[in-house]
Amino acid sequence: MHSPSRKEFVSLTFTGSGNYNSKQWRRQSCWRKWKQLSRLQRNLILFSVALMLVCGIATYPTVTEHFRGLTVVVKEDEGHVLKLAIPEVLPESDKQNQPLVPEPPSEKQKRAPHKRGPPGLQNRLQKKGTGSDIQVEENPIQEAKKADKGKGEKPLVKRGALIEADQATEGGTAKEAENKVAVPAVEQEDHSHEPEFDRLEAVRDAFRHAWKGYKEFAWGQDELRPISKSYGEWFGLGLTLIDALDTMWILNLREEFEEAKTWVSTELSFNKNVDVNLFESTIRILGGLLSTYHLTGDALFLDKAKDIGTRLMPAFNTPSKIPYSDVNIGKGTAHPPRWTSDSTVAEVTSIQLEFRELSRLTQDTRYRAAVDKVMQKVHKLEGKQDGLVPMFINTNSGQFTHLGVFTLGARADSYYEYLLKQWIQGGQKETELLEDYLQALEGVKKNLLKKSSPNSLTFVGELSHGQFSPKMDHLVCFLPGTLALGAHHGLPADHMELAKQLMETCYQMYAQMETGLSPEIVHFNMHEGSIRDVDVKLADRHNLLRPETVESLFYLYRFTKDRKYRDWGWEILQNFNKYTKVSTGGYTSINNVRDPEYPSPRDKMESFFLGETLKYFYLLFSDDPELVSLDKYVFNTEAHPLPIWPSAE
Ligand code: DMJ
Repeated sequence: MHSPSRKEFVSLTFTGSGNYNSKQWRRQSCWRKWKQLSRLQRNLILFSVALMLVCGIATYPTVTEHFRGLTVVVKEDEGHVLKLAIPEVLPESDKQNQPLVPEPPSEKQKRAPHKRGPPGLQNRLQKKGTGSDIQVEENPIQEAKKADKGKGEKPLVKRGALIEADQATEGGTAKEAENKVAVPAVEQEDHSHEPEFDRLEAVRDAFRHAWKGYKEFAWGQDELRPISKSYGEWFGLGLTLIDALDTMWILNLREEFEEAKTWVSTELSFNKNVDVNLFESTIRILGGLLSTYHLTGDALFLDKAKDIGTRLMPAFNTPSKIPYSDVNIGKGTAHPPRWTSDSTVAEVTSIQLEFRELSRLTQDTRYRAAVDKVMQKVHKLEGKQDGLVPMFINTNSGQFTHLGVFTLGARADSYYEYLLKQWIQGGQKETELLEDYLQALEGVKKNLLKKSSPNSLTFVGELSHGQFSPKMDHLVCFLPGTLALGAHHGLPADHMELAKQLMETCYQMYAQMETGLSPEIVHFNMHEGSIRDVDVKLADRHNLLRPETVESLFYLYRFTKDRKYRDWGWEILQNFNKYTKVSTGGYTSINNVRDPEYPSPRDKMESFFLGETLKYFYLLFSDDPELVSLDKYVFNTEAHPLPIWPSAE
């Protein structure tokens, strides 16, 4: 043992008289302590300080890059949210295909300049500080309106920094975006300031591109998986091909139509041991075949319609006559889902247009009798609130179940749509249908209609046991179009006013997203002082290429001739092309509409993209009101036009 020498220690005891808070005292004291150190100690301290300085300077950029890369602070509606630069975890099904989905962009790629979002959003971003990802929304609607007015002189904006229009090219930025979603680059054409003819051509191009993928990788199968260049089966009935038949006819794509028709006549067989969903196969297959029959006059399609319609009829063999959800079209048996004896209200009340038309065409009354009975039963049921219906109905008891929950979104949406459309189809004679529709709209106004903050967007929320929720599905965006259709057929003019307000809201669900594409579900802010109107939860950020907003834009344009609806549709089409188009053919649904750098493709093209979305785009841009006249046809919920019956029937 040895006692430590004085040299090895520095006393840290600060004693002594005087005011130790004074600067002078502290300076003297430090200097004294420094002088008390040995030369070796002083040199060691000086060397360490110098070393730390050198290391600090050398590593500074790496460290800051590292932290910038890991977390990006984004100002969201509810406060500050940490957004991982590492892409979100893919759903299980997508994980299986991961080798086929290319790598997410590197940090370097992520920081590369890019044009983000639609014009409205870009303009909003101008107001944000430079060099930061912190973005505070100001007044998105006013900004979007300004962008609308100032068309042609919009500045392009990069993240946090304004650049001149000539510094960026549409093609270049689109390619970048596509590289980042790892979807091979596609030639982007800018038709933005060209006449309607070119917009129609752009829709035809989009259809051809989607069809190319389907034809090469999924011909005769249900759905294209465009990233993996394969297909998915649901019913095994060529769903996309059948859903797309009348779209090809309307878009005047005759070559493609003829190929598809040949497949229907030579390959399509419903004599298959498969379970199909009654609602989905009615609206897509039966509806698609019936409308194609009407447009072309070709009996092939009526024969096929009769075949599938007849095979679906066992679904109505239930104790209550409320149909089961599933039918085996080969065996002629039907059943509810495995876990319940309930059916979905929207499903059992949105098959009527098709079966009624089938009866009219075949003179076989059984189809119509089955679906009319469902409507009569639902008309009388207890459990509605101001005309609003619950989401489930029991196939044994025939009663509503899960009472007290009301939405115009999933599981209830097309009940309201088909009340109006059956009334129109039948020549406006079936007053019970009209009464139920009008009452339900009063119910919507009383219970579900609210305004958001800060921009007072009118939206349709949900009600659960008396509790209001400001949640709105994209599916609800069918409503502006349906309201406008009713007003066109003589219902109160305030329906049209509400339609216009809701149309603006549905457009904003696209315009306020970074990709300019709507998420599946939004939540509206209602508290005064909110930064922006729309919140999107992580799980709701996907876009499935759904049609409802485009559908409503079509109705609103047809009835008002206000060009802004076309311009909004044009923006949306361009954003589908930018973020969902796959170079080798097809379009894909995406997981994240809030990340233009990595929207995360889902590898699925839903049949309704061809059956509905592209068809409504085309009709929106067409100047011919006789191209599927709304005085002669009524569209089913899958966009298949069926005739309004002549008044004598
Ligand atoms: C389509 O099958 C129909 O439009 C249906 O009414 C709702 N879901 C899809 C499109 O979103």
